[in-house]
Amino acid sequence: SRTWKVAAAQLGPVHLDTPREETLNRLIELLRSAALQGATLVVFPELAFTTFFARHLFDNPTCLNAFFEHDTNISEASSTKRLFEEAQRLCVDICVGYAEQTPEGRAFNSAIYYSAQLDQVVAKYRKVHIPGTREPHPDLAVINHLEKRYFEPGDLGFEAFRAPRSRQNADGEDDVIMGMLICNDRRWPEAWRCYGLQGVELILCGYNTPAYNPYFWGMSKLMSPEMARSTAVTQHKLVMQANSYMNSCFSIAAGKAGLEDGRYELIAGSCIVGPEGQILAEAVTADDEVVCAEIDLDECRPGKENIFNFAQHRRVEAYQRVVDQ
Ligand code: CDT
Repeated sequence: SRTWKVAAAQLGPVHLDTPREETLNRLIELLRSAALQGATLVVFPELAFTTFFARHLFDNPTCLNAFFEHDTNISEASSTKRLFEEAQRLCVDICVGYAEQTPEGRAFNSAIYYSAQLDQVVAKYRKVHIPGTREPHPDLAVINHLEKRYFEPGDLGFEAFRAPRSRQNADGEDDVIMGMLICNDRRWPEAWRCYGLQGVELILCGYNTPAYNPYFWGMSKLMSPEMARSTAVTQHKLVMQANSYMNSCFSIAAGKAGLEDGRYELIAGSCIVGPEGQILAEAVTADDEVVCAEIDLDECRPGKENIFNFAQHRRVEAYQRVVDQ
């Protein structure tokens, strides 16, 4: 068996005026709490260091810039490095999402994987499926989701990477094949399959999913806020469970939850899912919470060797449309 104690660090609301230091302290608290429970991998949400700023229209570039990381080395940047120093001290790997501004001025919704054992960032992913719109809604600010205004689609593809399980594992070390997705990406089977084809064993996904968002079901259908929230949670779990099953891999989803900026609710539901599509652990609050599970990566094998043995059963000659259109 290749067991690994892993965690999703769900983050409660972060507001526009929440000081960066305060949010960083909360992330570090979650990291410590996960480490105390024995986890040696912690996944944090998408855009973990700030509020989900893409719901707002910023005319002033200085205000907007404050939500981005400008340093190419996020583990050393003054605004974020305390999290990485603590991960190193505790010997815990982390996956964390942030808004990336490149030296050329390009903007991506990114995530990195930091290996404590190697003491370095071993992989970076830039969100491919950028949802929402460029222009704000003329009169319904509560549904604004302006990611298309602030981010360009990621240009790094879906490259699986390997990292060693932490040295704290009693049963020895080996590399785990992992892949990162960011929020809306989890709804796209093509993204999962790109990783599945590389033999991925564990998918890491941070998210910020509005509890009320008519884009999900088309602008015309009326739904109560309760119905909308429960539909959004159902669909979130549905895609995590179905795609984990169809690619015979584990997955960890860590969300930002609760009422941000006074009126914008994000769903909770951070969870850890197994390769049979089963939920192994899930959040019970809509606030800061660590969700932990011990997973055995060898459990990916039956699926990969049988029902989803891609080499044996895929019929690529029938799939041309998927890449042509
Ligand atoms: N952050 C993010 O990608 N959220 C999307 C909602 C988009 S609604 C226009 C999601 O898929 O959860």
